[in-house]
Amino acid sequence: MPTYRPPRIAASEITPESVYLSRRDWLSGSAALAAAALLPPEAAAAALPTFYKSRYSTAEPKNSEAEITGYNNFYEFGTDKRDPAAHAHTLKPSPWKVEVGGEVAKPRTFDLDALLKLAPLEERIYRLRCVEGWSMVIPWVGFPLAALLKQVEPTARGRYVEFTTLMAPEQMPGQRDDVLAWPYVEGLRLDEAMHPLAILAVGLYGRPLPNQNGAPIRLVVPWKYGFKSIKSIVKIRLVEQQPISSWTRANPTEYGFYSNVNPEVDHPRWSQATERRIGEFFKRKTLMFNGYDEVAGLYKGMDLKRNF
Ligand SMILES: Nc1nc2c(c(=O)[nH]1)N[C@H]1C(S)=C(S)[C@@H](COP(=O)(O)O)O[C@H]1N2
Ligand SMILES: [Mo]
Repeated sequence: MPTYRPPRIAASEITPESVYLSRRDWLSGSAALAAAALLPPEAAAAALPTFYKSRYSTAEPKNSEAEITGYNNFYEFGTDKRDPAAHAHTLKPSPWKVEVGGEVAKPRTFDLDALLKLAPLEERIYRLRCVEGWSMVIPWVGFPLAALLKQVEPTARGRYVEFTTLMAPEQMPGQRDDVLAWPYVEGLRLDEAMHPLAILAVGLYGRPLPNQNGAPIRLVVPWKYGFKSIKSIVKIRLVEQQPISSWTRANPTEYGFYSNVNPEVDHPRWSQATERRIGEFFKRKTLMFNGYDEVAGLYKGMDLKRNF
């Protein structure tokens, strides 16, 4: 069976170290772009546009590319952590379209090029905390979800945002099993979706997203449990009512709409007080909002035990 092989070019490998180090504070993508010019056309096409380093990144050590691309939840390819790396080669991330509609003044279908032009790309090194009790630090490349939402102009009735993953059992064999109601659906309240920390990721470790991480475009909401960060998105709709996510539909007592990382609200079957960072032996304390305190204002006055 074919196994996934990530593209093999890192900016740091091609540019002399001194140049790379002096540039990297302002423009990490320029080195990658210069490198792409030296490659055959098909490899150049797979490179990301220039991206900037974001001030929202954590300074914590990153998980390795092997960890991030080899230990995944992507049930469309099976429920084992190694299934997505082994099977996601059948996903065709190009060409790709994302249909944005619902309660908006300017509904529009974006191809990937149009999405990449919505805002400057940034590298965002974020913690990801899975509801199962593990975490990673992942260098995404993406842009604020707000940039896309502003383009389509939500109406007054567009209070929530609903996201849908590709439905294509011939590409995603896990969709033949009814572990979840397919296609995978997630949702955010509009103010959560507009928060500058919520991004659409198109890359990882400076290159386009590997299929198993949600190619070609996925959501990343770092203060919520990982399952909110829906992969391989084909549809985004502004809606009036709170969307019902696939996980809430599967088990409403275990997976709520908000799903903010919260060490004080346990999952019915396990504690959420601690987590294991992949690659580490000892457990860490889980932080409220996964350490992203700047989102606390979104939930002022809400009972986060009831609104879990
Ligand atoms: N479409 C889809 N999106 C998904 C999932 C999935 O099974 N299908 N799994 C979620 C879960 S549980 C987690 S923890 C993250 C994992 O993202 P990663 O594999 O890129 O680390 O993706 C989320 N997005
Ligand atoms: Mo997860």
